[in-house]
Amino acid sequence: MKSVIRSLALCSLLAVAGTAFGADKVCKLEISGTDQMQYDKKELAVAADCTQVELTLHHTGKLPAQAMGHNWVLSKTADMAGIASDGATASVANDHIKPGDARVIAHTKIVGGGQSATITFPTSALKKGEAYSFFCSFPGHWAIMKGAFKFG
Ligand SMILES: [Cu+2]
Repeated sequence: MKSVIRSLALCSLLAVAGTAFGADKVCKLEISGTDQMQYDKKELAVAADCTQVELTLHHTGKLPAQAMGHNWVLSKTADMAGIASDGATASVANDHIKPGDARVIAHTKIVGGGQSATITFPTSALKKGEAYSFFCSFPGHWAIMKGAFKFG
């Protein structure tokens, strides 16, 4: 009898955990950067019911990170120019992001040709109706390598 009660208790614990995991929705995004300093997408969208975003950046070129490095940075569109400007003087070791830059919502490391990087971040930092952009903060790239990030 005791073991029946114990397994019932275990079942309800598992059921609670199952509900919590069920509510978590990870939405996957992929984007590529090239040796021609281009992303292959001008827009990325995440539905409002996604709780986490898993983004993978591929560098499909051949040039090394020092010459044609790319990263993927997400911020409010209004913060993009400031982050890129500060990032240009931050080193490649800092992924061309000013250390501790609170305007950055998420970013990958800098990758070179043939490499890729994956990050996961929560959508709790995003608000519906806010204008977000993604861009590459490697010096000089953000003027071309950028796009709209839609949430909601
Ligand atoms: Cu770049």
